Amino acid sequence: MNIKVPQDHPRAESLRIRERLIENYIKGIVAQAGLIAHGRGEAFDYLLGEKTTKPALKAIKAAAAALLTAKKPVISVNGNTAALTAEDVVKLAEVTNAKIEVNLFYRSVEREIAIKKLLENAGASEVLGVGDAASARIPEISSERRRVDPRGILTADVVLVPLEDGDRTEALVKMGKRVIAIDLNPLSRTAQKALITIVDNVVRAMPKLVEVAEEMKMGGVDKCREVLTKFDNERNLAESIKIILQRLSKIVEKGEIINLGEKPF
Ligand code: PTJ
Repeated sequence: MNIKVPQDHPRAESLRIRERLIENYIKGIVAQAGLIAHGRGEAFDYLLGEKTTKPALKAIKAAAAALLTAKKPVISVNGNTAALTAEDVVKLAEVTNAKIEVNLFYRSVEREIAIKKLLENAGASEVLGVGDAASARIPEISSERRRVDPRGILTADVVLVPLEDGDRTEALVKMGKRVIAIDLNPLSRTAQKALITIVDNVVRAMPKLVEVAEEMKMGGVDKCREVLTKFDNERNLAESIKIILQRLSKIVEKGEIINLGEKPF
């Protein structure tokens, strides 16, 4: 059941995002578990202050640089990503010359087709990984995520994986691919195993990534390489965790624990 979110609700934006996911769950795009996964993401987003932090922006710049200098970049799309950021996926693919591939944990042809249609309605001209097109297998993964398109993820050098589970990130890294993750949980296996981790909500990270990639494209390849060389994912993840710690100690010190629900700190 959907509700109309009141404009003046203090958590209106967060509720609107939930409604979008529910709508897309009903349409068969988001998996049941996708709703649960979103809840985990929300919890971390709350702790991070529901904004793009400095370390997230640093990772976004490194991600843009990696995509722009890649020979075969691919954006992997699952149910939640399609529901929340289809337009930005298409824009990012255009700016970085990347391919778009549907890759699902809870795989079914019906979901693949529904996601493909959503992406096409958002302007995508080609969507890989649907049905028999996902004819290759990633070694070492037992989940349905192992099925990939030979024209896409299998032969890609850089893969962007928003909202991922750790297994595939690890396997893709073992295959020698540069993996960029978008994950609000800086402690997740995905976050820890990726080459570049953007600890931010996909709804903020994706449009920002498009904007930064457009800017960096003008700056040229050498500048991109410089950004990549300077980026240290481990240190950057530690910065995100530090932000959570600092924010928590601040409210404990100030005794502002009351009313947190209405006033995210
Ligand atoms: O569409 P499918 O079939 O591929 O299934 C997708 C889900 C998300 C169900 C599947 O990949 C899954 O089970 O993922 P996990 O293992 O729950 O991991 C999802 C991660 O994404 C968690 O670490 C969440 O914190 C994070 N997350 C959730 N919502 C967001 C997010 N990160 C960024 N932005 C979000 N909006």
